[in-house]
Amino acid sequence: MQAPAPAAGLASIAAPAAAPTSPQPHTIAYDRYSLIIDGKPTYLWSGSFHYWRLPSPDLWADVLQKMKAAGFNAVEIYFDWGYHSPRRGVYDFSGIRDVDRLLDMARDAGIYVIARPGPYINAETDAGGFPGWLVTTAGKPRSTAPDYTAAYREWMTEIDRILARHQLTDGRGTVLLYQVENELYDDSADTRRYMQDIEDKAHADGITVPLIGNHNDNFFTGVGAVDMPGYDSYPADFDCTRPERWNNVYDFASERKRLTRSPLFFPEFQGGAFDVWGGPGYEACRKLTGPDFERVFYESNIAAGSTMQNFYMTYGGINWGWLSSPGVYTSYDYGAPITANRTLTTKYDQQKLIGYMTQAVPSLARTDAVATSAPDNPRLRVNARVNPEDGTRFYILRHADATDTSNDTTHLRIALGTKTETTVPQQPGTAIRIDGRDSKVLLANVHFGKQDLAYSTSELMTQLSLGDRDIAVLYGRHDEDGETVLRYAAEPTTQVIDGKVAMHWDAATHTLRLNYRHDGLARVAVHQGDSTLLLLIGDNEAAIRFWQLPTQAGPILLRGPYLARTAIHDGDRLALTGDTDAAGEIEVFTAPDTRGFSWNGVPVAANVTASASLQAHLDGPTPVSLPHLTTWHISEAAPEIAPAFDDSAWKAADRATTPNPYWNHKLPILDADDYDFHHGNVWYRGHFKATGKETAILLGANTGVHLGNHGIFTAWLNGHFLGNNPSGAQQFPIDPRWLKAGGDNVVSVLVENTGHLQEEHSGTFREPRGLIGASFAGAPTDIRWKIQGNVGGEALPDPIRGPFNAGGFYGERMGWHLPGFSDGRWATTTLPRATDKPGVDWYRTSFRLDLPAGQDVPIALRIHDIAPHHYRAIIFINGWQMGRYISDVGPQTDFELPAGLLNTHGDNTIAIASWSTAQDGGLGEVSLVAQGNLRSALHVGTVAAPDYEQVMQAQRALSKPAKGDATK
Ligand code: IPT
Repeated sequence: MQAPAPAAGLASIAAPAAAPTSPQPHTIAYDRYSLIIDGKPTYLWSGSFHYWRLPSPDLWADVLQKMKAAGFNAVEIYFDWGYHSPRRGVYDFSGIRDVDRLLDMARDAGIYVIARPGPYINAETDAGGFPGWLVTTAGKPRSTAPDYTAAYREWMTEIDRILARHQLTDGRGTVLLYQVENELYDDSADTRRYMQDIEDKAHADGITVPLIGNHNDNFFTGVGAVDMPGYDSYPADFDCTRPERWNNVYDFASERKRLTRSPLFFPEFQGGAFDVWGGPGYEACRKLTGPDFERVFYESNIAAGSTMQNFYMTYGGINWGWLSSPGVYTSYDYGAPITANRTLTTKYDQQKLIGYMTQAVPSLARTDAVATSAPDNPRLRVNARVNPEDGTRFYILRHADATDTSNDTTHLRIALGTKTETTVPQQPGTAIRIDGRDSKVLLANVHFGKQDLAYSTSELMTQLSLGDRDIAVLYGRHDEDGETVLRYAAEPTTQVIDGKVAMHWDAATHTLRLNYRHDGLARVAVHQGDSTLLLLIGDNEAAIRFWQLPTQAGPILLRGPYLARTAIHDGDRLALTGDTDAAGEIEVFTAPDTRGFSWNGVPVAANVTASASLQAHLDGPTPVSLPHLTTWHISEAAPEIAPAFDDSAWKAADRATTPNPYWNHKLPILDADDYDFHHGNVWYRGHFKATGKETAILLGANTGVHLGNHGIFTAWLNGHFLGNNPSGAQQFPIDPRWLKAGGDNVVSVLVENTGHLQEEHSGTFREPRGLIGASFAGAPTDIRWKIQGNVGGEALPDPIRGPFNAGGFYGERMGWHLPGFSDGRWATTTLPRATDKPGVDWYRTSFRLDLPAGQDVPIALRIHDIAPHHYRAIIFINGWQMGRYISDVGPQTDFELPAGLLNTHGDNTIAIASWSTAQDGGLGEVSLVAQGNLRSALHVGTVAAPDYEQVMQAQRALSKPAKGDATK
């Protein structure tokens, strides 16, 4: 089935799509085989993407186009409640939160949307998507508790309003499915009631598309049942330290059986893995879930009869600011097919090969398992499926033990038409090979265009018809044998245009047999009667260079460039857009009356080839060089340490009650959330009248302990460093000379908040953050606490950058991260710089970029330490917090600076706040690195955001109500 065609008039992704013509309603149905869209059984091949992990809207279009180009017909999107709601009743859907624009982009890219608005989403994000203000409520989360219900209904009203107007059903968008909640494995009456409430609310809000679930065996029938239940599966787990370690393929037969009304659906099948602080890094995760994993497991799902596969993640993105839940670091690259900096990987290539097939062979959407003879090599296994209506057969072949790495060959016995089984390949001395962790989907009895393909031991990537000519792309592993047999009424004429292909006509069976070895790209033309076929037979490396794009007049095929984005017929010419990573050739297979084409708006001179395609040369990118960051301005930035610091404007942390049922510590309540500070670092200052007998102070803090998390707090007494601790409690000895007996003494504590835990069902997201207790040894001296986190708490002075961007460092409160702040009076320094003084230092520099027009150069900021030091840094580009680096934990050293936030044609400001947590801190060497260089159709607009003056003005306006807050 063809996915929705892109909106006509989408010349390049810079040009806004033409206003949609009058909406065309569509029908969405399903049966136990597949989704049925407008009456057509449809194979859903989908990938996950989180717009909130990519804060530059034009880059959303880039990711969606890249997905579409790889054959994905759907994108699955979580909508993050906490990202849109900094405060109860306040919702923001503008700028980087403009979900309307996102859904328009999906429509324009021609891709369906699986909407997952929660209310709970998990996703390794802060509180699993719950907003900060929900932390200090009492109701049991994910239940029918009245205050929780009131809260999530607020969110649903807001998000459903937007989703409803983009539904495919009424033709104004491509929202295809709507997920209810997330991974809720609980069958209690209350949970069922809660599910039902969400469903009723969605319907009341105008949601008409099918409701789906990823709750495994739950909510199939009865109260709370979803329309289309689904199973999540991560067969490789999340331990990227051992990327060679595989689990075997799980047999989904019983799940398949249980689903009597709807298809075998994977709302989340493993597309990569998250990595943790101190982990091996995302290249290891990409290896764990590499092309071999994709082939074996995704094709096993095909063998199990699944026609709905979504992969989590296809583009992971960036946990910018304080978006992550405890445990995971800034990059959420996920080892996905598209990296966090939007470059394409071998996983992308592999998914394209399978994804194209799922769309090129519509018969795959409706198949039954069927018995077949075992392979003659017992190390291998084959599953067969047949489409009961047209007889198309699918043979999915792999090692019986999926973890087997041996190199094996076999023959298969396949059913051709009504005849008895035929042993293939027929060519003596050849066989079908499974070399290590590999899998193949081999087809038999396939009809496309005017062709009748008996079988092939190559895999079919795609097929299309251009005028009178059919084209098919077949592929196999380099140097492996292939055999393809086509049926014709009479002997066809054949021509090998390229490569070595042996042909044999068998008049008795009316079959043409082709034998070859996959090596580069072979081309064969076959004519018989009114049928003309061009067979393109490549090894994998040749096949992945093909791109199929929809046009208003049907699909076309391209070969060559790094990426093909869009194609539009304009009279007898084609307008193509895409990207090149080097100079090279492009070949275009299109309608016979097409005379020429343009590439990214520029006409190119094309020749007609022996394959009746158009061929031309495309330029690559020009090299770029990035400025060196040589001079930095530096300022010490932890005046809170000094006893004389004026904290009179800070809130008193003196509450004796909280709605949060999770507080089971001593009074007063010190939990930062209770004082509206939900994200980032928080300062505490405790005043006490010393008796002189205090010998030690016991400080307890919660920084967020999960997955070996590495949160930290540091403490000072009257300016003297006490030490640091990751989380939990520690007793710090006091030197009696530090105390002023009878006077005001101050303990200053800086506590990191690495995020709120994800939620199971017990309220864990409410685990307190910040200090949880403090007491002296030697004397029962009372402490009066003041607290200061991000300016404004829930009332944001910078709502554009939003609730996760800035925390409570002094420099953040003073706007030092923002462009326009003048650091002219600061001292200058070079990097690396070492310091023996625990505390916080800010480093600023600026640089100008003028990258070549029409190039996409993903740029990252790199921090390099020769040896680990005890410091952690947060990185701002033009006021946006795009990275958290922990020198003594790792693993991330390169932090993506997305275009749009980064000004690629102008001035940029970097600010880095380095928190030295012991006596050997400082900041390593800092540089800019290009992570790629493409000549591209991508145009990225600047994300508008306030500068220093504007944010300071907003802060001043807030300061009155903020003082009022202190007494509430
Ligand atoms: C599954 C969640 O649904 C998803 O949000 C994400 O957290 C994913 O895990 C891991 O990245 S839950 C499943 C692993 C039990």
